[in-house]
Amino acid sequence: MKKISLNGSWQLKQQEKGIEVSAQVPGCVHTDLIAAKKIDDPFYRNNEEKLMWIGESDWEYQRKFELTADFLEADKVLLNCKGLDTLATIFINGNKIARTNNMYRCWEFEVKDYLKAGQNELKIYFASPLPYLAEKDQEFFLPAWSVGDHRLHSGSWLRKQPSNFGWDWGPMLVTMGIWQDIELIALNQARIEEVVTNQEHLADGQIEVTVELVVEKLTKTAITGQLEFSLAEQQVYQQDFKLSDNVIEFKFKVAKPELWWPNGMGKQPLYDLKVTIFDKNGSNLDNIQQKIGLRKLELIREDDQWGQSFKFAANGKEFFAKGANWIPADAFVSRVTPADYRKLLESAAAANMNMIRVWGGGLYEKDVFYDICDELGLTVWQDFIFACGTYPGFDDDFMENVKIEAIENVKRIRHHASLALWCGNNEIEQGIAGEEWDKEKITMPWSDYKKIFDELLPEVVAKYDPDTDYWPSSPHSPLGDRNDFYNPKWGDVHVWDVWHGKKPFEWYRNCEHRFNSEFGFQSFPEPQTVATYTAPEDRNITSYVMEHHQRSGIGNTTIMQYMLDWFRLPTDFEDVLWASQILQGLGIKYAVEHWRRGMPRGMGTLYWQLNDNWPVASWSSLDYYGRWKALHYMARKFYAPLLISGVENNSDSTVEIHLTSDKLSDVTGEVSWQLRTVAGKLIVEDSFAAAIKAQSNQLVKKIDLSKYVADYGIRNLMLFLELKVAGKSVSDNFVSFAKPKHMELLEPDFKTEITKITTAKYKIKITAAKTALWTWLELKNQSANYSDNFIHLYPGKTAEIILEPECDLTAAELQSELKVRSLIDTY
Ligand code: BMA
Repeated sequence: MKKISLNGSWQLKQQEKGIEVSAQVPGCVHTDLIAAKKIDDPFYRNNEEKLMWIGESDWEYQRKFELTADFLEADKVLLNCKGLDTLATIFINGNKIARTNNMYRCWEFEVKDYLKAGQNELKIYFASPLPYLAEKDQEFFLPAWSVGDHRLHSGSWLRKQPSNFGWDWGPMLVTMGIWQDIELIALNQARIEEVVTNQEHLADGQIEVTVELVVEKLTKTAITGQLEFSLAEQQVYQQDFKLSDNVIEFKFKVAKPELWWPNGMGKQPLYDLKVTIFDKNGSNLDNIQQKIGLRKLELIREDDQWGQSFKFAANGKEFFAKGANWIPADAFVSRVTPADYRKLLESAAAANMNMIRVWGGGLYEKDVFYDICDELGLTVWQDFIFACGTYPGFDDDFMENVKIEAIENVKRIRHHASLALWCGNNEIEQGIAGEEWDKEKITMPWSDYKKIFDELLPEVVAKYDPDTDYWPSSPHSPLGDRNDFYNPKWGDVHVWDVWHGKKPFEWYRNCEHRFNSEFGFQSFPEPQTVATYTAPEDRNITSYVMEHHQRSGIGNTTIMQYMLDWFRLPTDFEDVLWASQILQGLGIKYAVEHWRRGMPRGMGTLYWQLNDNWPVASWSSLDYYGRWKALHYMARKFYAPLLISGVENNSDSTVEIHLTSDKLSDVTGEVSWQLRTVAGKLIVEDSFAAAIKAQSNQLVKKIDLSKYVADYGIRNLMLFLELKVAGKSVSDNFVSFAKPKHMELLEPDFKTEITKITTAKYKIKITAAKTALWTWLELKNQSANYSDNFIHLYPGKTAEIILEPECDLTAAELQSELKVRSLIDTY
């Protein structure tokens, strides 16, 4: 097999507007027009508004390429397009080859007859999706949520990223293009069609691996090949084989398997599976390499005292799923690089996450995403791409298109160790599936719904990935009335009483669902990020530009409403930004700590959302540039394998101290608590040993502080909790009866000591003469990684933060640029 990549330089044309610019493939029309300086940065201020014409126009990509005669002597010559967004018509040397209508499918066409030795021309013509969708609307209108608000169109007739039409965190920059690799393949004799790997975990601890090789044979002659299975270059199994027809199966046992575990439960050893096929002269015809994790990942649904569980288990060990929801990492998905994926996913793993839900309004992600999840132990809940709207389950062409899309992506993703679940869609059972088609009520009949989500998709999963569980929708109520999508007894739920329902954070403590696959709170990005999309005159949260970068219609008011519930009104713009982040972290911490204390009744928390696709106010914990918001630093703490947390009771001035463990073995630790005044004076403290059972929550102490409340007043008390294991602090926490806004916080009078550790690393030691809540470091005008941030300080406690500035700074420059602030500085 010979391949010629057609990635790289192309020409992009727009006939009517007479635009012709050079283009980069993979890419999209927006990134090419930006590169050609034909348009301004769509993310800056409200430039987006003047760029809608791009999505409304048709575009043509064109390139020339040379071919040699011997390339065309191959048995077959194929044009392979891994991703065409979306309505494309392909021409080679003026001949129309094909039309495509699905950005999630790999399109391959036999093109030998259209090619010639020497120069050839390939043209791919993209029609704007909007006229097509308007036409389909005339045929049969598919209602969806928020169209006309933050969504330009539902896009439901088209297999294109729904959130590219806009979402309540993303812009309406409808794009088109060759968003994945494109190449010519000269095929001789045979190629590998697929490799199917299954593993059976035997009672004696061995694992029997079955590998089925399917080959596309163009010749009757037998071909030979070799299968290798190894770990870290150590061979585990090798088999040479001869193939007369096109399928062959291998079965072998791994006597001492190194199991793959989710993050926090063990390591992530990945075996190398390599299959090579040779022609009769022994030269390599084709090969495939996959990383395989030996593990069992399953969804456990068993009846119990609360109803029916919804929990995951790895290698027979149930685990509390800790994570977040993933959205496409850029408004222009073609430009997300492996480094971008790694930065975001490593931040997720660093925050002790063990599950990422790939949300149904985005993408089946690129291979590199799952590779990195395999490596980091981030299990993946993968939605099929359907969200918040109705879909034409009655339309055969649509269904056939979806079927091929599903088969292709299930085959592509199924071998990944991280893959834990296939889920049919996002929120269509949350009131959209119903009695009938209704534009006003935005409903579709269960009958058409079930064709897709109870028949087509589960059948594809059962046939092509039987070892992975399927769940029809998120949320879904598996028992009783399926319309009861908020049932606390079973299934998963999207908990939006806080935020959309405006319920106070305290409300979370009444909420006892089995698996919380969505819940969230918004915040603004930090000043440095806001500076990338605002001019100085825009820097007020209710400026036109700041509201343009807020796509939730209730966004800013809701942030401020909760802000005033907990904090004093911040004085200036930047303080509002920072305070909103602390507030977001506080809210989600409130929720997660409660649900973790509720294990094993609740066995999962995936907050909405992990990342952003442009610089915006949103529910994310990592902003568009991958900068950690306060929530992400707090996530690392509330998702820590060992968690100490407190539940205050204002009516009897008591505080329960809970220890929650996700550890697979029992641990002995030391709990300490200190009661201090708001100024930081130590009033009373105590400590005691604690036996922490594996994978459990324990109420280890209820302390009565009523005497101190009487002596010092409820607004003047702060309780600091800490858990040490083997003398090392593994979890700490803060509890108060009063809300921070009612505490008379004092100027902390920080002292910092800066030590250069390496050319790129500094250690910052910080102390405070008075209690400082949510102390954070910020380097003015440049990015940096902070080993920690948003920490509580009180007299006698020293925090050590390792700081890695993006560019070199002397200690003096760092000193001058470094700002140390805490909550009191926001007002
Ligand atoms: C849920 C998600 C997303 C949305 C989020 C915030 O609906 O599924 O669709 O962005 O809430 O509103």
